[in-house]
This record gives sequence, structure tokens and C-alpha cells, in this order.
Amino acid sequence: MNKKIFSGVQPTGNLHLGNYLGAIKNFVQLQNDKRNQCIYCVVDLHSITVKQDANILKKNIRETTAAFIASGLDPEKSIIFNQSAVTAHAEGAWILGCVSRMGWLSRMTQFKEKAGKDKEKASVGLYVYPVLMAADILLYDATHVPVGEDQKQHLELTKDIAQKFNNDFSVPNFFPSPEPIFELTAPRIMSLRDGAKKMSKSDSSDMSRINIQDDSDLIALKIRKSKTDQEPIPEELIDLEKRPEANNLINIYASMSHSKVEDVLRNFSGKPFSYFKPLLADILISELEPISKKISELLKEPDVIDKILNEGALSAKKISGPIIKSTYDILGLNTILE
Ligand code: AQP
Repeated sequence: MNKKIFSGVQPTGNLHLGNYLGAIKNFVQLQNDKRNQCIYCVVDLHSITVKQDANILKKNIRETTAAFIASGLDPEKSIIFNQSAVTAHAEGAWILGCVSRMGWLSRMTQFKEKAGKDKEKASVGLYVYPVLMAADILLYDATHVPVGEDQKQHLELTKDIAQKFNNDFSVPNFFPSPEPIFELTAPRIMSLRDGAKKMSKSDSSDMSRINIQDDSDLIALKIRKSKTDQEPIPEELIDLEKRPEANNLINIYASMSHSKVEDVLRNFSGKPFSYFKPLLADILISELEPISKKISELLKEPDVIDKILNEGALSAKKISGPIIKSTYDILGLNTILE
């Protein structure tokens, strides 16, 4: 079946191994299947749900685009653009916000985590973030969305919003029901310091994550210092699952080496983590080092990056423009689109 793929990454700096394995690596694989139509977005409107410095945001938009391309996304094969360049995203978010229910949004765990204890001080944007995400996906009739497992709840919400719009306005199947695509082995990469927390850009400890642009010494150091326990690597999967930090490192190795967790356990069972960690560091360095170098080279030519984003935005508008127009028509709003 031909898949229409949409996904995005926030330009909030410090792209890490979780973003790479959970999302970007999957983007590249999906792009390389010629049957798929792939649209990848630097979701800058999402990033302003928490305050950003304008100059840093500008730099981060280019840096995230460079990371896409350095990881193997090809503007000849995929549409690559930044969200704010296509106004339909903000328009769609308003319309879908009028369909969404407060109760649905108040159940979103990401808002609860990010808003922390003082929810009164969180931005309204952070609260309605998943509605903008629904608009991103539905404006392209996307059928599949490659994301990390942390986005599962938002994807379920997108389906609910699509269905409610279709029901409310008696337009069956107007918005399709998109399916998530998760990385099979390591859909959620955890912090190197705490196996119960996901690896995240906003963790105050840089030692908790491998950044795509870390140099090889730093990657080796972070893996060497990563939290594990005293036990050697187990033989059985069931014994690994009780050990979150060990589980995380083995999953990362399996995902990076395209192997099954069971095979990694078979190869390393009985070995201490002091033996395993340098091998894990090697496999990470050999894949991430060339990407990091390519990002640095691309950033020397910001005009080239801007041209990719501009052309991508034109292509994105060609798809989302007619869909937002149909949405206005369904609602009875008069529109004159260019
Ligand atoms: N730890 C992770 N494991 C697997 N996938 C992950 N993703 C993020 N963290 C992990 C996936 O990366 C994609 C882009 O994420 P994002 O930049 O849009 O926002 P995020 O999920 O908020 O990323 P962070 O790093 O966790 O940022 P903060 O610290 O701000 O919360 C998404 O597909 C996401 O699932």
C-alpha cells in the first residue's frame, strides 16, 4: 500500500539519540521506499509553546534541517520544510481546536509532565500543542506517522479529532485515521542516568543523553559513565526487563546494529557492562560521527538550507492548501484562496 507519511521534529537544539532512533532514522527508511510520499517538517510553531530566543530559534531551524539532511533525508525524495512557512498549520489548529474537547486535552500526559506543578503558569499553547499536531498530520491526509512511543497518546487524540470532525459535519472519511509507526526495537530511548525517564533535550544533565553532534570522546565518556547495575548481561529477555538501565543500553545496541535484542543477549550474556560499553560506544560513534561532520559542513551554507526549506514549503502548500480550503467549505466559511 502507498503510505502518506508526515512527521516533525522541534527545532529546540540538541537533537539526541532518542530523536534519531525514535524518529529521524525511520524517516529515512520510509523515504527510501519509492511507494511512499514523505513530508517532514521542522515544527517551529510547536517549539514556541515554551519561550524561545529569536536568534537561537532561527539557528535551530537550520540546524534541525541540516540534521535531517545529514541523516539521509533527500529533498529530491521528501518534502522538507518548516511549519511556520505554511500558514495552513495555524489555521487548521484553530479549526480543530473548535472540534476538540477540553476533557481530551486535559488527559494528555505530556502536558502534565511539561507544565509541572504550576499548571496555571504554563502557556495555553503548551496545552493545545496536540491540536496543532493533529492539524499538521490531517492537513496532508497522512496515513502514517513515524514517531517515538512518547507520542502515542497524541496520535490517538489525532484520530479522535479526525473522527469527530468527520461525524460533526457528516463528511465520512474526509480526514483519514492516521497510524503511528514506531521503531520496533527501541521505540523509547531512556535517559543514560535514569532508566525510568525518557532521553530528552530538556533534561538538565547533558550526561543523560547522547547528542547527535557530540564528538567521539564525549560519546565514549557518556556511555562509560552511563548508569547500570552490578549484574552481568543476562541470557533471557525476562531478566533484562527488570533492569531498566541495562535494558536501555541493550536496546540501543540492538537498534543501532539492526539486530534482535535476543541476539544481542546471546552474544553478550555473562559479560560485564565494562566489556559491553566500549563496543556500544564504537557503534554509536561510527554512525553518528559522519552525520555530525555533515551537519557542520551544511551549516556553513545557510543559503542552501534556506532554499531547501523554501522549495519544501511551496510543495507543502500545494498539498495542504486544497485540504484547508475544503475544510473551510465544509464549515461554511467563505474563503478566497490565492
Ligand atoms: N527518548 C526518545 N525515544 C524515542 N523517540 C523520541 N523522541 C523524542 N524523544 C525520544 C521522538 O523524537 C521526535 C521529535 O521529538 P520533538 O523534538 O518533537 O519533541 P520531544 O518529544 O519533546 O523531544 P524531547 O527531546 O523529549 O524534548 P523535550 O525535552 O522538550 O521534551 C518525536 O517523534 C518524538 O517522539
